[in-house]
Amino acid sequence: MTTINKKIAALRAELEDHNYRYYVLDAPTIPDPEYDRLFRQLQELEQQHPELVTPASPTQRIGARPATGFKQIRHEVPMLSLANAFADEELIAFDKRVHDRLHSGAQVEYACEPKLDGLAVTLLYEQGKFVRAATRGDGTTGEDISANIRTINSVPLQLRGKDFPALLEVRGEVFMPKAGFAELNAYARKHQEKEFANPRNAAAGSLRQLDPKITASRPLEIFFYAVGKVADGDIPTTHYQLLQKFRQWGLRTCPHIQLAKGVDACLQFYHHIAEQRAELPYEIDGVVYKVNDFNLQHKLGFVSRAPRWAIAHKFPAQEEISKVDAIEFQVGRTGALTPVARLEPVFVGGVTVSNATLHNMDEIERKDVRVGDTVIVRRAGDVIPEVVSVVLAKRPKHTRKVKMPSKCPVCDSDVIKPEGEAVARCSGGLYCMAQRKESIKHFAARKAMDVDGLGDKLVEQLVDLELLHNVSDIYALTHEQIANLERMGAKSAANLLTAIDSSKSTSLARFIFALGIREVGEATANNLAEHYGNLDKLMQADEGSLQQVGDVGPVVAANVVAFFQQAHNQEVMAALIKHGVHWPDVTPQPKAALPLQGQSFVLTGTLETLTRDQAKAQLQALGAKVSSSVSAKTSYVIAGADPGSKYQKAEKLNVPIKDEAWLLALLKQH
Ligand code: 5U1
Repeated sequence: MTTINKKIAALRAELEDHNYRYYVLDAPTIPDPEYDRLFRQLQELEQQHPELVTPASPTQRIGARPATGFKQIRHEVPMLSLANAFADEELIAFDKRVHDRLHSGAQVEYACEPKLDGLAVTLLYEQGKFVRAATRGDGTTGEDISANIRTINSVPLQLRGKDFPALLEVRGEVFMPKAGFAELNAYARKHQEKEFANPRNAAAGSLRQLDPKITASRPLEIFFYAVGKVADGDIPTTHYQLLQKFRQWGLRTCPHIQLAKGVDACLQFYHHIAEQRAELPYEIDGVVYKVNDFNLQHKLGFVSRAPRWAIAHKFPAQEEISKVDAIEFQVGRTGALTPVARLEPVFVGGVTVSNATLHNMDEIERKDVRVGDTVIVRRAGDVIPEVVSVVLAKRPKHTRKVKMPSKCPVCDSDVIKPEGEAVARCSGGLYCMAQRKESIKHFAARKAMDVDGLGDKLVEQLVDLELLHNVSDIYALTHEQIANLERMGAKSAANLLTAIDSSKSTSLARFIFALGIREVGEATANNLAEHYGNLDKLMQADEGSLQQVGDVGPVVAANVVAFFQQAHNQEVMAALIKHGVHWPDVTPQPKAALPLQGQSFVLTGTLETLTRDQAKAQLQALGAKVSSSVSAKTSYVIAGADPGSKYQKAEKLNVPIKDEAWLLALLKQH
């Protein structure tokens, strides 16, 4: 065989293997962009050597072979895929092609919709009755998943109204909302079962269960976005109107669909949805634009795998492949050791990533990440990049499991991991340079003592030069010491000294927060300040008294007592006060009772007018507690569209269930 022949054969075998893992096992071992790259490589080679193209090549079919175990169904109208655009220019070129083909100068109207990361399905209705459902499969033949689709509560078994065609095939995407996916994986982790890599695989895996009872237990949802075969009846003349009809017939559609005139409006939609992406209750991987007018769609037609009237505009990939160069342990403010993977730099989620968190040892063990491994790295939104999983097939020989160091990598103190806790800690306390640096950074931070200009780099220099041993040393710094530091001079030294001086005047709540007591965040610090009014009372409080304070449970109470008992901490606080750090005592205010004080709410399902965060914030502002799980103590459950298991739990516990309109009226009333 020639080298080219061999290369093509190897790529085909590799792609087939990935197809099998993705479509049949629902357990891909590489992220989509890596698959796309391999696919494009093969396409390019085949374009250069058309004589080597065979019908069995992965480039010659729309999707993968259907899995066995289900009856096969042939799609009378093929289920096609969409062409992709990754850059704005590609969308502009698509719009130009549409104009050219239509011989039209006028702006084209597009329907813009989020592109759900789920599984495409087709459902057949006869006389409005659900008859059967199938997966897309290879686009021509799919699998009969009727029994499983029936278990999705939002799929109507009978269409509403009367004006639907006697034969109507509707197409859409089955997906698993992010919250349901997280719950499913948490359950799997707890029961030591295999977790799903992402909501898409979870949806696919759930739908392709031979036992529909399993599917029924999974939180699946569906949005419809197209028709297949239609007979004996009419549908509207535009895509947007069709979707409105779908809603009238009881078929769910995505609530974020908009019309856009011209390509600029499409791009605006794209950027708007990209901003909302993290808040959306389901995963999307881009947006889809479709020429709105069916007549124009018809004129444009199709090319091989995809329609000419639609395109998917993808977001930058959130998962990519990289290699682990090293695994190091970072020491945090409380001594917690966090393993971090040092990676070969990779562009993912819109930025170049070279470090990814591995969270803790339990996580390393579960994922079995080793130096030299090829790994899937994920960066979604502003979240810290993380290693999702290892591509075991690419593991080199002679790798070793990672061990937690027995000594702190910074100060060589013993590392302690209490039984049953996931986190291991350095026992060096403020002797450890890393803990010292982090505790001083925390003390100086904006939400704590707010020492303007005392940033991370400066703190690191000052600790390294042994000018700061603890937080009270900040107030003993001299002009000369600061002015001699790297990138500092007389002027910036004077500014910093002024900022240090003005930070002395603070509030009790800030001071408590700045101390960095384990698990005492801003809100708890506020509660403690309000409850005790002054530092002496807080220092003398015992665990029983502390637990009377809002937010404070046994763990936080024990942390507070332990902190104030330590002689070292008492000395530092005394030194701070001696340097002139001061605050007014807080007179505990009898709080004006808020209207929803004492009531607790649980939100479930998708709200239409408010996001969940907005609803939560507004309820909390009125004094209500918003909790994530239903108990007999819950005052009300607010249920939006497609509520989750919380709905059933509320019914079981006889907790009143209210809708969004009720919530809006309640909020308006106050
Ligand atoms: N939102 C949306 N996703 N999606 C996927 N619309 C849409 N349309 C598709 C596909 C495959 O195909 C059309 C060509 C019907």
